Amino acid sequence: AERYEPQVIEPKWQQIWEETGIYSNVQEDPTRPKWYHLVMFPYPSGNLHIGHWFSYAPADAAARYKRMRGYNVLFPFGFDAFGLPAENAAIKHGIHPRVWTMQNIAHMKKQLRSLGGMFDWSKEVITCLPEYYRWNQWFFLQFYKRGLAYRAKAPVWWCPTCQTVLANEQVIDGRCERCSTEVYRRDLEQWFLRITAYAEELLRFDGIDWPERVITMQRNWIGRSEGARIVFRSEQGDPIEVFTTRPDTLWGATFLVLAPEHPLVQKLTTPERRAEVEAYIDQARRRSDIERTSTEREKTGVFIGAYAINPANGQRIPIWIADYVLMQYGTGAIMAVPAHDQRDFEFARAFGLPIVVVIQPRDRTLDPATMEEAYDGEGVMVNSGPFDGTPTEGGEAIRRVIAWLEERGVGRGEVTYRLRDWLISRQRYWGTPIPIVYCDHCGIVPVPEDQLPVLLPEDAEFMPTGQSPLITHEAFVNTTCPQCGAPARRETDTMDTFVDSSWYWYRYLSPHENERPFDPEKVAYWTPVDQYTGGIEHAILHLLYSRFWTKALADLGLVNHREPFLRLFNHGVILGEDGEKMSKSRGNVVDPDDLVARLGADTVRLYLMFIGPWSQGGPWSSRGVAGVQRFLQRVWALVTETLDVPVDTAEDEQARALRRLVHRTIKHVTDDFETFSFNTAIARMMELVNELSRLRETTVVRMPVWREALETLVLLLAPGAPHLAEELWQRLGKPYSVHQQSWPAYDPALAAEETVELVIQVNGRVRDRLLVPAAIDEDEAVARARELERVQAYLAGKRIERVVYVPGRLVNFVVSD
Ligand code: ANZ
Ligand code: ZN
Repeated sequence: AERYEPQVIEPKWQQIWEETGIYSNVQEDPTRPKWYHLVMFPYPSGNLHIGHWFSYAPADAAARYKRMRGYNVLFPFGFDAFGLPAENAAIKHGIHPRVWTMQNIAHMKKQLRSLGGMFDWSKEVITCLPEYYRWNQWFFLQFYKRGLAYRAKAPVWWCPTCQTVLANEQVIDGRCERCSTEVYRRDLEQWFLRITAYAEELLRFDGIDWPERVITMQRNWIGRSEGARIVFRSEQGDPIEVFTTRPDTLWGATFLVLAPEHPLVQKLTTPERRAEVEAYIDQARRRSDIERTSTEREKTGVFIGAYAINPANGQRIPIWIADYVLMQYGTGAIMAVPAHDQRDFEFARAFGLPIVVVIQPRDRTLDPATMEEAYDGEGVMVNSGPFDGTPTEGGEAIRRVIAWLEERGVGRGEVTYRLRDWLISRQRYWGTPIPIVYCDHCGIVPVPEDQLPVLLPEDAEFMPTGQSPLITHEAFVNTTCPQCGAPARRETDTMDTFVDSSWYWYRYLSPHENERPFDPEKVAYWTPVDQYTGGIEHAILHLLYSRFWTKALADLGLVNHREPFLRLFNHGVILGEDGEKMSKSRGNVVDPDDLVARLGADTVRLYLMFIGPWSQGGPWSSRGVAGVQRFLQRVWALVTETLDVPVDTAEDEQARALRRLVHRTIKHVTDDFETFSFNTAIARMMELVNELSRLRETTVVRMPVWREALETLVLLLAPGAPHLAEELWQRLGKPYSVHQQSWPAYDPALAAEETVELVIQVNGRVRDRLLVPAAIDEDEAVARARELERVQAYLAGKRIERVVYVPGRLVNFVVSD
């Protein structure tokens, strides 16, 4: 018999697919429903690893499935090609970032070809090419015109290793997202995108189907708080604004705490306190926000010698600085209410500051002298002048205090967000130049649109000096002012590479469009994206920025929707054979190239789909891969070795049973593909193959149902094992291509599950009965039997010695005391 040789059939079909262009140049087609499946495009780091395969192979199967279901499917690919590693390679190996990047892309494309994906390469996008990044610049100018891009001096995160500033989103637990170095703050003039203008809308996820987990992460990141801004005054009369979520505790504010970086600190600190205050500020600057706000840490702080007046009761209260108050949140100053806020309570206890109870619970009386912690529950307002006796339940007290503050002009209701504007300046070379010129006469001047792109010069010095390498590039820096013609300087920072990934799915639709960022008609047809798939690591950064970008484009009238991705799916990760994260240092990395050479792409693809739920991933298993390889060999043998058997026998009950199984299999595989449960889909196909292998020795091979079963099996396999399916489809005498066929339909009546009734016994006596699918396996049957209440009653307190299982008939628990 002829052997299954993926090394022969895979390259053969890849070439035929390319020559016949069956995946390429997908066009709009109003007669069919469209389906835009977007995969998170990779950074061209050099090699496609097994993680990439896990991201792209099941996605490819999902896209192929949709296509067979009659959708006009768009499945494009590209490269997120700007970024630090290219520059680091330049520093380390002296190779130009562009050369390094383009070489990597060429290599990865070759690898991707071996995967047998249906990517439409005619739509490829490479973000480091001027034809792409000029539109980053164009968008930046549109945003600038509308006040969505602005320059400001701000304390920004600085990574001393990457020698660049980072966005808030790129600081994870006080460390650089890329290199894990601890970051610190510097005051720098930088460019920001006003993402906070969309904070409220970004909290809504209108009409989109996203994992709850991601929505929650984004909501927490945006961090909406309702409360009030209240104006205290220093004794000298300087207004000091605080943000509080509990204006109803105002009468209990016994001191103010400013962030050490607060601008008023310098002004208000008295000469006797100055030395101590300066020392404390210096200390605080070096702590990360996480450290500063940790509830574990002892509270530290310094009195600055000045006092403020509580606007509610005219009381004179001391002003302190402490690092647990952050400059970047609210107003950078708080009113401390030690009786009702735990951090303030600890602070007051540590420094002997007064504690005044202003909310009394109903079931006991709080005494500041003996309280062991702050009380943050409901109750009745006390010691609060005109508000004494007001209940706090239902937010009524807060509303009334806010109204009272507004009447007196000393405060107002306010909503605050944790989200900060998106800092996009990077002091690095390999990114999009920010299209701005600085002129001594005209100030900040945007580069006129008709002068775009501002090209990134090829020649630059790649030393990480903490300044953009472009700074020393005289020919780039020195220019003339577009407004007055005087000598001027170009902005030398480049854009955060997350800008590149914030709109690439629009560019796929017309990647070489020269007059505009994208073709609006294509955008109207294809977007929003129907299905986005990729790893969870982008839950906040990329996905939040992309949502912001889309909303901004909608407000510019460039797109007609406000959410970019209708459905989001996050897949899991592939671990090493040892269950640990794959890494070179652990030596547990599996190399897809080697696997493809030995086993073929179809085996690798199908194994990755079979390894576990796509949402979870799991440890790599050599035995598992071998099992999938054997499965495909069996499929091969089943088809190739029974091709010539003539159909000459009438169908019997066995044949009808097989037909029922085929329809049931179609139903299950279909349902599973809809929910990306590829592992169970493949398990179903394996069951079908087991049954077919058994029936091969019977007269069923000479009945029409045999052919039906084989053709169906090949169609079901087409999304997951596209090469093998194509080859077998041809051998079955069917017209090219299997990938242009319709997905098999099933007859619901035939697919209906057959059920059987199991008798459930304990020590041989019937205790219950249970209806189960006829195909149930032993473990499942026993587990279900065990869950029955009546059975549990007889098992309670007993030891199960053994379990007898007779398929289709009974489960008997043999127990002893
Ligand atoms: C007085 C008060 C009394 C507060 C009380 C709470 C309870 P969220 O929910 O996170 O928004 N706060 C305000 N700005 C701060 C800053 N820059 N750094 C540290 N803490 C800050 O928290 C809002 C509360 O956190 C505010 O309400 C303020 O303390 C504190 F019984 O004001 B509260
Ligand atoms: Zn000028």
